[in-house]
Amino acid sequence: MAKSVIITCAPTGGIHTPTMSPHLPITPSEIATASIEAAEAGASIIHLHARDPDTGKPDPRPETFRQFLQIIKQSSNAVVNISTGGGLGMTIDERLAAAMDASPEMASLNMGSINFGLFPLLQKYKEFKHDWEQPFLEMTKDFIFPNTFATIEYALKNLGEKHGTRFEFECYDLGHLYNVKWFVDQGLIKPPFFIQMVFGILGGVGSDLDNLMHMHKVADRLFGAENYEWSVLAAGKNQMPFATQSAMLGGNLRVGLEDSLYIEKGKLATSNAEQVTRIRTIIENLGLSVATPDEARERLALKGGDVVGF
Ligand code: KMH
Ligand code: ZN
Repeated sequence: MAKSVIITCAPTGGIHTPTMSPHLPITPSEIATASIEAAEAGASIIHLHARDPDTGKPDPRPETFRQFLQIIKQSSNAVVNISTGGGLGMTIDERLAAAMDASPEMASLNMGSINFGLFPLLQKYKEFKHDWEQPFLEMTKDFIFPNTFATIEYALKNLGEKHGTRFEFECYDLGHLYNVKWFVDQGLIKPPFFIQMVFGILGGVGSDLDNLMHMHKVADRLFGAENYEWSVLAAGKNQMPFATQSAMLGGNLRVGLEDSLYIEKGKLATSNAEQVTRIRTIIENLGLSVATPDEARERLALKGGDVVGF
């Protein structure tokens, strides 16, 4: 029987800015509501960033995260996954602070340094709601998103080993799979681990189907299919097609306004739950089923929602 599909939803992220959609969750209460609704719609993992409630700027402060983490925990059984990618330009310590404070079941971990070009988005908008948005997008033309072996090792030891937090290993290119493999060989990453293959970020691998097939094939060869779970996210217009492809190939998937603001061509998604419901319908129409949070916990060997720090 086919395995159920683990849906991750990433409700807000640190890529899109408030000007781009009125539906992007900004305040702690909006992020909590979006997360709970996404969980009710079928997401078993919620990947979380925080934003400054006044400006919508990505905000690494643990106290901002704390304003929604407990609400989400009280109102849903979903696995809480805290981003350590944070927002472009944050220091490594800032990026790790919220996860170190909250000791969640999961956290993201970006598996290589890349160019991370958001500047093409500038062409779409003439005016911005907040002063920080335009310079933030502009600076990504001359910016490297740093994820060195030293910082990855630091997160694996200090967040992974000390807190029992397990990771969503974000791989934006083929080489990042080999970086995961290196840490597997060092004994710092242990099965069953979760690989999130990321397509369509300018600076990472493009959203072409043969790239997805190839990364999956290489991951199987490097890790052994029985040792890992894989998931796919594609930024922008390929979000739903790539999520669908992953489900068809036996993988898992991620949706959410962090990665795409749209529900279909030219139409903004009005909520994260709308995207989750859309992909859930597709999954079920393919004759597949959606994983519950407890199924995800078991398959990913998570420590449990009652062993967190919030
Ligand atoms: N939005 C994804 C492409 C992270 O939070 O660690 C990147 C991401 C990074 O999710
Ligand atoms: Zn993220």
